[in-house]
Amino acid sequence: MNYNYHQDLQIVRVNTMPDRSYYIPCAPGKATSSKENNESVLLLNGSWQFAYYPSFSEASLEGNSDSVLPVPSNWQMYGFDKHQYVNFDYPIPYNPPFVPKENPCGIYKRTFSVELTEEIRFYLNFEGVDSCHYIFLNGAFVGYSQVSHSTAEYDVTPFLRDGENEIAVAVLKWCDGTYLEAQDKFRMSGIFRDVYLLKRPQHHVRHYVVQTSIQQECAAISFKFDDFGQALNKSIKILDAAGRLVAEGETCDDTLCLTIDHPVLWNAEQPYLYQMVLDTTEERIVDTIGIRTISAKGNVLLVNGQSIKLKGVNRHDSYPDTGYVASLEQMVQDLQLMKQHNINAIRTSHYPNAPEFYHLCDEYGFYVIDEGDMETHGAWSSHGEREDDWYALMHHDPRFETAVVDRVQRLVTRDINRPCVLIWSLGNESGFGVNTLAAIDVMRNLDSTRLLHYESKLLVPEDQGKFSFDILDVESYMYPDLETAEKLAQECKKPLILCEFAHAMGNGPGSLTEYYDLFYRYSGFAGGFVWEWCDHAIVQHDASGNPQYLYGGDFGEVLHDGNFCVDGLVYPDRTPHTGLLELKNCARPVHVTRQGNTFWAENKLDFADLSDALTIVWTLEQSGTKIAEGSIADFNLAPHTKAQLPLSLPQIDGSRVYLKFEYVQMAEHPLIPAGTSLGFDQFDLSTEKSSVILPVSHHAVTARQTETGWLVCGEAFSYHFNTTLGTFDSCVVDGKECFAHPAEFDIYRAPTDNDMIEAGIASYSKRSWKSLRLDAAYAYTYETSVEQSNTCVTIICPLSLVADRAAPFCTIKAVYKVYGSGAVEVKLHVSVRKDLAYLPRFGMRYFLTEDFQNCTYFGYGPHESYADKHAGCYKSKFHATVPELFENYIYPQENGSHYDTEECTLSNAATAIKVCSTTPFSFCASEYTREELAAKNHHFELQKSGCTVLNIDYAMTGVGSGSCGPYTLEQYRMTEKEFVFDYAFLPQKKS
Ligand code: IPT
Repeated sequence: MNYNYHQDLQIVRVNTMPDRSYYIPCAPGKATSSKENNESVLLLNGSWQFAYYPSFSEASLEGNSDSVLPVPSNWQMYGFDKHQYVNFDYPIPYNPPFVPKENPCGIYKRTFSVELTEEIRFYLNFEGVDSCHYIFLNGAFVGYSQVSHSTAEYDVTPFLRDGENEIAVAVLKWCDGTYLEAQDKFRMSGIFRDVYLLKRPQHHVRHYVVQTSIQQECAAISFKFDDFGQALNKSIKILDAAGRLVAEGETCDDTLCLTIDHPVLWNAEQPYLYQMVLDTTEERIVDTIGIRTISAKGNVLLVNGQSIKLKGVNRHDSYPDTGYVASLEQMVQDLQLMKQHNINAIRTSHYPNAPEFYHLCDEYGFYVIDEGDMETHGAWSSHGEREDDWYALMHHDPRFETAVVDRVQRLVTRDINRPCVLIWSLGNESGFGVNTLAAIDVMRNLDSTRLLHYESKLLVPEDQGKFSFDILDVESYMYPDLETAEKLAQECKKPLILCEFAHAMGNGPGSLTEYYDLFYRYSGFAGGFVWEWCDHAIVQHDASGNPQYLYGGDFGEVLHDGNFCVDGLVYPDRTPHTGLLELKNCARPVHVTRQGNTFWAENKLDFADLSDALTIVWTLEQSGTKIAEGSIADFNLAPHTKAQLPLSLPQIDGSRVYLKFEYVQMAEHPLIPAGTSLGFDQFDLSTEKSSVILPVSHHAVTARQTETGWLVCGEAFSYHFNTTLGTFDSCVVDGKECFAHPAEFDIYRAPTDNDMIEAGIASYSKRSWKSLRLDAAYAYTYETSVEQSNTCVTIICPLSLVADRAAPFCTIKAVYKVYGSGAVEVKLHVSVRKDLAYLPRFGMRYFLTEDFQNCTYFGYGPHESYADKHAGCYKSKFHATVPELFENYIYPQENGSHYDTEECTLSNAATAIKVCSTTPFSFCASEYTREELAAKNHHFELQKSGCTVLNIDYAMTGVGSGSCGPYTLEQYRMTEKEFVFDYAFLPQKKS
């Protein structure tokens, strides 16, 4: 085929209808806005014949279409072409308007039947086609459009025949629009959203805009219509949620204003919707209306005059089995998970979502930053290394103005009636230039009721001082460190939004609590959007049907960005990551604080009174056992207010006494079952510190020298201390060996994604864990001395941790006291090399035999916890098997540690090994070694070690957000240089 609109920057569409707001009409007297079971709609989803051509020039409408492809879908998900994941780089040469000659093309064909009558016009709609499409009906060219994530509509009436018709669509993988669509995702192609024909009367309302304003006790609902200037008679009814008529009117003009007394306003917590029924003689349009205002007062973001916080996430359309295709069920599943995790805002990064998505957000209550289909940061690296000089190439290039403007126009026009949309966003990372200004102009003209967002603060050198961001309504930043974020909050003149922060890649994000604290501390801080909602990956299955997730580079791509797409709060199958549980509690609806013996609750919701939303359930535990519980229902607490909780607690003396308040969904909610816990606060009410009590034994203990060390024996045990290793290499209890390998000192961890720069995995890392050789540390021991009494053997072993090429990382005086009971007191006097900024961890690891499968611990659980990531965890006594402690990241890495542990016990059928300390420690028990985790690139490549690896850490560095943001905060790194780590290691025969 030799059409060439896709390489012409001035032509972004041919024969499309003018853009309009999204709605689905129905026949008069009907009451649906659905595409299904609606006689006004002929849904063309389903099986289409499909022919794949490696290049558009080879493609032919007449060719063999013997394959079948579902619509909507992405053809890469069905074995055509291949997957490629790149973040910001262009997967094609940067040579606009040209795209590669080898431009994969899919020819889609199907037939359908229509009955033609004089009165009906047919409009063909494509809601999403990547990257562009040429449409043919019965062999005739109908039109062309690009902009993958926006709707293209064609009046196809003149092309139709009565009876059967054949539609053919040529979809191209690349077009000049590709230069504007460098979003960080798998680059997939095809018809990935609904295709349908609307059957409409000759005279109908084409476009309408509903705007609401509130004056005192009354809401004004103003309508603006476009009916092709036909002055149609339009009758409008507005019904409340109970179906009662609250306003109505009729007009032949293009405007109408109705009023509603005492309106119920829409907000994300109470998403009250009215129904609009718009009748013309031959058609009906049913839509919903949410009455709300959005404004900024000074730097405070207001909805309905009330300040709100955006507890947001960035969401891509990405599913491991359907690619970009998001069914209604999939969208609802995402929203349900978000609701249950206290997320109230979504940025549609970085393109408009399917139209239904916004209806769901209206219905279930989410604030949306609706973003244009635009991201051009590929220009950044178009001249070599990432170079700011090139960043805004396209926003300066007048040839791109048409396309840039077209994209925002499609965005605003389509979604203009959705109350969930609070803020328009031009796009992401495209630089600032004359085209940006032209686009802003168009957006402002189309809608003056929403705020305008655009993050791109990276000005190319020639633009410094030339452009002003005053033109935008919010201040928006990405990934600032905490200090910068606070400074921005102190200085912002407009509402401050972190459109991206807390990069949720792998084990993380750390320090979410600190960011949320800032959101609440500063009234101008409107909140932030975690990057990002879901891991992007492609699923395949092993022989037993287990999922295996693939990412960039797994498809033979030359250019790719590896696992940088696996950076979500949920796994590809929507299982929550521990990071999501962390976010959930940071965004909890209530904060309880303690003042002496009183507890104060603060309602962190923006609209709902606590008594309408939640019950506060409290439990008092001692050592993990429930002592008392109660609940506080009907606690009237207006949003943003604080009051003392009515509470009478029994007095419990002793250690490990914890009081926990849980915020429990009271009534059944469409997305949150009644009884769901939406967060908690916990307080340590202990009157005593926990102490370590060693079992008393009157049995003698003896030590005798061996070839490699010392054998220490008691009545029911024998341990062997290895003087070369500085640790025990054998631990026999009641005749059974508990150790699979000698114990070791450990200062390293399998790097997390957030460690990649620090660890030296990223190519641009300088002084790194790798260059320091932290991963290769082993013990070099000096002279061991042994002291014996009747009840105790003391082994004193000075040593250093060394590695080839490196100066010793630390020196340790290790003192082990073995008692007749078998208890071992370990005391490590440690000095860390002063120039080492921090260590990934410091501790010891034991290799227990693999039958040590059961774990009980008193610490932060029930899921993994770290110094800067334990807001979603609480202190209690937890039981888990070793496999259950494992957090199976797609890209293997450090996981499953438990922060602030006081005691943990690993046991098999015969023996229980308890480790406890008066100084809380971190522990991890795993079937995998850190070496294995570090060596493998995919979860499904992991080989079990054949033992239970037990790490007991004095400290473990936090996880931070360093994969695309600040590394672990100083206070959460293992920075101590001189310290004593003491703990008791207590193997006991099980009775
Ligand atoms: C930032 C992008 O906006 C986002 O799309 C995604 O790529 C994210 O990073 C990384 O996962 S861009 C970055 C250079 C700040």
